Amino acid sequence: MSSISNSAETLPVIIGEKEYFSGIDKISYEGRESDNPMAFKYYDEKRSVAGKTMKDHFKFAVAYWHSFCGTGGDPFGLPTKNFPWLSSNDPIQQAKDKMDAAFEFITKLSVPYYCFHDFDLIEEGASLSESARRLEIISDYALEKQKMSGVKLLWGTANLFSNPRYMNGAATNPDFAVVAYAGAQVKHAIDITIKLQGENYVFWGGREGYMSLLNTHMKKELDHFATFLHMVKDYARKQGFTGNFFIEPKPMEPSKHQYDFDAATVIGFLRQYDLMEDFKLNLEVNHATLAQHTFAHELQVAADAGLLGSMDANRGDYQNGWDTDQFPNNIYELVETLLVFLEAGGLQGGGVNFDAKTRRNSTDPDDLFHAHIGGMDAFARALLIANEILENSRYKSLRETRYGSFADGEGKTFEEGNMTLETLADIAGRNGEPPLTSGKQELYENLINQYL
Ligand code: XUL
Ligand code: CO
Repeated sequence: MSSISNSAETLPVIIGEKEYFSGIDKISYEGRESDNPMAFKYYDEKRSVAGKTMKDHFKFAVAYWHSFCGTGGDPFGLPTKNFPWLSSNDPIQQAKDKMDAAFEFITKLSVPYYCFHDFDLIEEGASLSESARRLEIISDYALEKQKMSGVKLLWGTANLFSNPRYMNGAATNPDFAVVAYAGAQVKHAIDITIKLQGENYVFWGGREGYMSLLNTHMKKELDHFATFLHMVKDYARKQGFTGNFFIEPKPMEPSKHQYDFDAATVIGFLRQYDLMEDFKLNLEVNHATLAQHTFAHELQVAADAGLLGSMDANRGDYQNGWDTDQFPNNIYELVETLLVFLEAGGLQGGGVNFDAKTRRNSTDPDDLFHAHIGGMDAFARALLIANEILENSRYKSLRETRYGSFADGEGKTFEEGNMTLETLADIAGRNGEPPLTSGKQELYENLINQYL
């Protein structure tokens, strides 16, 4: 473990033909007394917490789509961010410029991983074969950059939601021709993920859902979806891919009703269609809140099923109801999240990917640094606090005591499934009305504040 973080110390900053973030050096850890906005106050990649370095706990990743492609357009206005790496009209040159900017940013920030959709890397071509040719060129370029920098690919995925052909779904499209097209696209995305030694592969089903049940054969679509996932998994395994597949639940947007609604729904689907062996979950904060859950709830559901794979870090907005994808900064909520994370023993194969974007009016190149530094520091600080709570407070023993009546005797016999309903009824008859026992919620809530 320490050898990994030691090698990180020497990871070079990779600058292409042009320096896009000039005036910004490698970001380093300066500690909480520092008031340098371009330094980490809490994220010290080499610091060990609960037996692991911060770097290994989180495996932070930068999301290609938000940070290097998202130019701030919204339904009411034009793009606001004039990213210089997007200025070329030649798609191949543009993709290379964008990758130069990406690796300069990632290595200056010392983030060990990145994530992409196929057509974040390079603009989709006019045909499948032209797209494949472009992906070949840019993945060669990425491989070189990865080798030079030591930066790794946390996961790859295919964009099966932006192109109009997917307006009725990709793998769940009612037209087989579209399903086949999606298959070809995923095959290429898997190929480049393997080529770049991607550690995982993600499915977020943006258009896998429906707008109206009146024109939708739900059972057929879900059967097709499962058949498609089996095919992809079989292909990838045949090509030697040993990583995880992750499904990323989201309840709505862009479809009114998405099939991968939340963690519990996805787990039921994986179990029903015999996909539990190869698939785990990639959970996203703002998707959890759209499903009316806390993020901690979603993590716990996945952890309890042994499927806590990866995380898309961001936050929503309490005053509006959509996927705002803001950078995380709420320490109290992150502590709740990291309590579950630490008790689950961390993530299975995945990492913490910043699926988050700077605001439309954050238009300076350094805003991208402030956003990521803030998110990484918030996670690091919350990790330290969550670990303190687990190691030094009454948190665990309080909760254990709450369930103490199952620790031995008749409660234990019940828990082990060795009791009949008749016996249960006899016990109640013998005991009479049970006393009221306080849940002490406020006491637990105060514990977090006490350790902040
Ligand atoms: C959309 C979303 C995606 C996935 C990858 O809300 O989260 O960016 O993470 O397709
Ligand atoms: Co996401």
